[in-house]
Amino acid sequence: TVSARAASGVAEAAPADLDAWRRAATAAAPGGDLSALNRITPEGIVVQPLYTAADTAALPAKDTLPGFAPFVRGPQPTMYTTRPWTIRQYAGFSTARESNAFYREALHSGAQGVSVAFDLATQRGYDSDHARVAGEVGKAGVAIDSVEDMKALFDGIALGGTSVSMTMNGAVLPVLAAYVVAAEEQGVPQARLRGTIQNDILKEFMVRNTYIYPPGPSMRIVGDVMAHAAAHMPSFNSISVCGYHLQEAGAGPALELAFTLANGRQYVQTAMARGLDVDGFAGRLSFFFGVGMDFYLEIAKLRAARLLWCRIMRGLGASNERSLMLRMHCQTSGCSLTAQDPHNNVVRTTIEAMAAAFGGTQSLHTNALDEAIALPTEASARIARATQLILQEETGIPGVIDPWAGSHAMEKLTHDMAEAAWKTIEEIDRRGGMAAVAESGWAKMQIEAAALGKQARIDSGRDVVVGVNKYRSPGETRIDHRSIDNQAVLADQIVSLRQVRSRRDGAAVAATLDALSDAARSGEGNLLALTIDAMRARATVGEVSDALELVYGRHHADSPQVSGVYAEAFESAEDWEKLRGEVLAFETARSRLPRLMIAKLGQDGHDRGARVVASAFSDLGFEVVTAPLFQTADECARQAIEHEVHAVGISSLAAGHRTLVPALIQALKDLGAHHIVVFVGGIVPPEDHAFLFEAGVRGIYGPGTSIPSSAKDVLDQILKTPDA
Ligand code: SCA
Ligand code: 5AD
Repeated sequence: TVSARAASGVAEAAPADLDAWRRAATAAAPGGDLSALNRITPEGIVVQPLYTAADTAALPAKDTLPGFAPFVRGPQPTMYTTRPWTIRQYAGFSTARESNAFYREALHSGAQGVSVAFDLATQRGYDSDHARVAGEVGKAGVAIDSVEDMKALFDGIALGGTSVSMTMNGAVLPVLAAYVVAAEEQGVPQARLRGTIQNDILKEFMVRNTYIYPPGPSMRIVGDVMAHAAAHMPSFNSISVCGYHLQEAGAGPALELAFTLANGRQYVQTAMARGLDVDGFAGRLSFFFGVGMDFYLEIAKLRAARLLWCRIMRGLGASNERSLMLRMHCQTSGCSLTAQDPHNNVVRTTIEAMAAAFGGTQSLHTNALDEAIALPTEASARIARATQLILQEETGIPGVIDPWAGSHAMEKLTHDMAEAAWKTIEEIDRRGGMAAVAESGWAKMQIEAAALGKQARIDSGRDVVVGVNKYRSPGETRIDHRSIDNQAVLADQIVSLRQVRSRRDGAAVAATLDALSDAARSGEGNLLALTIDAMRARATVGEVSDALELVYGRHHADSPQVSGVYAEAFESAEDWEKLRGEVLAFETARSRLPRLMIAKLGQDGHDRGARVVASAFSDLGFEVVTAPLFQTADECARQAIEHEVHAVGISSLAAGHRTLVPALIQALKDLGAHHIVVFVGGIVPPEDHAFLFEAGVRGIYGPGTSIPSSAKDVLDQILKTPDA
């Protein structure tokens, strides 16, 4: 009877009538068009308003189990039910002593691993006392010059027990070697070290720019690190193949996934080409993804990553189960966070952290709410850490493995994400492989075009960012932020460098450095093993870098600029046309177009903003010169004058602005170029604004500034200034 069926729940399980739903939804859809309810992502993935069994019926990999290939559902059979992901907050600032205090406090308060951020001088292989890095020592990370600093960094932290990640790529040899020696002197042999070195140089050439040597020698270094670790450091992950920075530079999830996996495959091929057995090292490859705000797609991306990596590794002949499983660290997205209403960032980070957990990450960093303003304070870092602790200990989320599995939507999106990424991987193959597209600039252009599209969608209001282009707060929320006295850090580093240099056996150091240069020249020997000898003898990071630079040289990149992508998004917008009109009026008044140089100073290579601004201003009709990276203030001033620009826009993301921008203005004055207007964009804490304006800066454009509004201001400021 009907009532008996209802009681057993059968009545509620009447078969779905998809056609009936379609009719009802079509009637309710705008314009009676059901497809209007689809969202098509910028990467062409269709997100439907409803998924049913019909969407998943034909999917191949939807009924798998965690801990078993193809590992869609996670690398471990029990996942977080026996061991939740590692809470590992990326951090570093000032001196080794100060960062050490921060790590100890974090470990004491719930962090479960360490993740070291080095300052840009260290990342680019300069000792703190090098003239090129005066403004940057201890700013965006911790300053490390020698084994002595490394020992101070881990003072009181047992290196055999704590797993340590180090974000180091360009200067991977001296930094990893210093770590090995510091551990050795703590009584922990390298065989017992647990942790991860980033060692992902391909993405440096693509987006992050902390390379030192040209691509060829850089790949040898990557291979030497992998080979040494495979032989002597069995518990250490010798590479962390990064998607995070690709996403931060503008890539959507499918592009991030494709490029990351293709980079990973390139490293495997590089190691295999030198004769390493794939199963001898592949189990210690690790990955690192960014997790942004597109909730379902980010979970799908992490599931798809494991699926595709298993396919790739089987294709390369791996047979050990461990070689087939992708293990990952995730970081919530820095570029999704805002300087406006910064407390909203806690909400964004929580949502992203949930996506990372649902996606089955092994390790996680949650960004602090002051991300878009400065480095985390004690207080903001505490909230960021608590975000993970709450997820792990209050929500019950870790109690169910891969809980989205079997969801029609999630299974279909996982499949679609994998397909989209695979298509890009096939295109990379057609173009000669990842090393080729990284070197030709094609890869960078794809990411940059995506970044410009995103900027245009935000500036035109199509993508909503709460508090930035919609629901803006009438007032400004001021929050405390960390500021670092880099002159004091520099003074400290100079003292310790002097001590190291005076106490060591100079001849012994010279011999180890010569051996290193010889090995670089001949192609023989393992560069990491030789660097360990050098660091043990107390060579410095800068000296090791120099010994290699002598043979390899320093790499200078030159990459073409994307054009037209930004303009396209604005096509008919009224204020766009108005602004273009003003640019043309400027040309009439000054008998040439406004000419602008976009530059970054010092070792800060995060150039997404600079490149987006350069391309968008150029679409607006400005003549734009993009200065090469890593210039000193003097070099930049000379270039600006040579190019006869009206203005220089400095993009600063690594806190060097307080030293470098006033130096630029002074250099322009010294060269008689008072008429060149200077602007600053990027991460500049509000407290620094008055200081910079006093130094002569004419405009400061922080995160969330729309490009048409900064362009208008730049134009007005130039017009107020008498021409040369
Ligand atoms: C884990 N284990 C389990 C288990 N879960 N065993 C049984 N059952 C389970 N459920 C075991 C693992 O097999 C492993 O042992 C051990 O426990 C540790 O777990 P794990 O999952 O490997 O976790 P972890 O040690 O934290 O390693 C995670 C990962 C590693 C593999 C991803 O590479 C890592 O920590 N990466 C972090 C990278 C990072 O911090 N990057 C910051 C970049 P075995 O090892 O013996 O198997 S910041 C950056 O670059 C951005 C900014 C910038 O500056 O531009
Ligand atoms: N401390 C903490 N987080 C940092 N990040 C970069 N440098 C540091 C540091 N020294 C984080 C930010 C940024 C990303 C690249 O890494 O979140 O977006």
